[in-house]
Amino acid sequence: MTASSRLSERILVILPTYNEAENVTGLTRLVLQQDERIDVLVVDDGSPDGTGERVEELRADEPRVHLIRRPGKLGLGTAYLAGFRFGLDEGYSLVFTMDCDFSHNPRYLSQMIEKLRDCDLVVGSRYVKGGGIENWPWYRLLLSRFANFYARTLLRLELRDCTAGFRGYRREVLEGVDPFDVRSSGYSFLEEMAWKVSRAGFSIAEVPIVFEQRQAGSSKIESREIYLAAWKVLITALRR
Ligand SMILES: Nc1nc2c(ncn2[C@@H]2O[C@H](COP(=O)(O)OP(=O)(O)OP(=O)(O)O)[C@@H](O)[C@H]2O)c(=O)[nH]1
Ligand SMILES: [Mg+2]
Repeated sequence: MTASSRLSERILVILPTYNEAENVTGLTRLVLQQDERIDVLVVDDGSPDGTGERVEELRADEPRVHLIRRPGKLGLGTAYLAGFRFGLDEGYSLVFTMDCDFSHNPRYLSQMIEKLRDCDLVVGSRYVKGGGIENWPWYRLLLSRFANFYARTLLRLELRDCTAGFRGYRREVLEGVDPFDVRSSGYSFLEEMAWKVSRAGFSIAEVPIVFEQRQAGSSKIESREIYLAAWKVLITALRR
């Protein structure tokens, strides 16, 4: 790839939000600072805390920020899909997803963008050498470890961190695997998507990241979601 084609490459970072008013402005600005080719798309699900309004304010003087407002909390999986649709329609070559709570530090973006030179999907991974998690209680660590072991085994994935939401996709992957028929939401969306990508023969690489505690606001993932994810992974494995 030539230096000029590299420069013309457009990168989309999707931030799904539900009640992230305290995080969205700061995080969006920080993401944009990482690389001038980056645009941010916030997919907000009618957050009652005014997240959407914060993004509208940002948009007034920042043309690199885009916003999709959905009427209610429709789930993380379909928020990613709305973002992928936008990314494909608007001609971005690389599409990233990140949590909007500072758990995924934007400083890893440049390394992940670089990594996409020689792979199709890059995952910001907690479970490879150099990666980790800050300040999680033991039961959450155990649950996450178990969820990964379960998904890796059932879906026969090489990927160490199957539930990581910090990812970058080459547009060819999104065109090639038809993510739009992934029906699961939340964690199982991520596991099913990793499975589809690897089954389609695309290459996956991991970049170590340290997952940090969210800066403000509260967690939106319900425990129901975890059981649902376990079930969906089993169904996916049986479809194989
Ligand atoms: N658009 C949209 N975003 C969502 C939805 N549920 C969660 N999110 C966002 O998805 C990202 C991840 O959700 P979190 O609540 O941080 O989940 P988590 O990282 O497992 O939990 P914590 O570690 O406690 O933060 C955040 O940016 C949320 O605002 C949803 O239904 N719709
Ligand atoms: Mg989080």
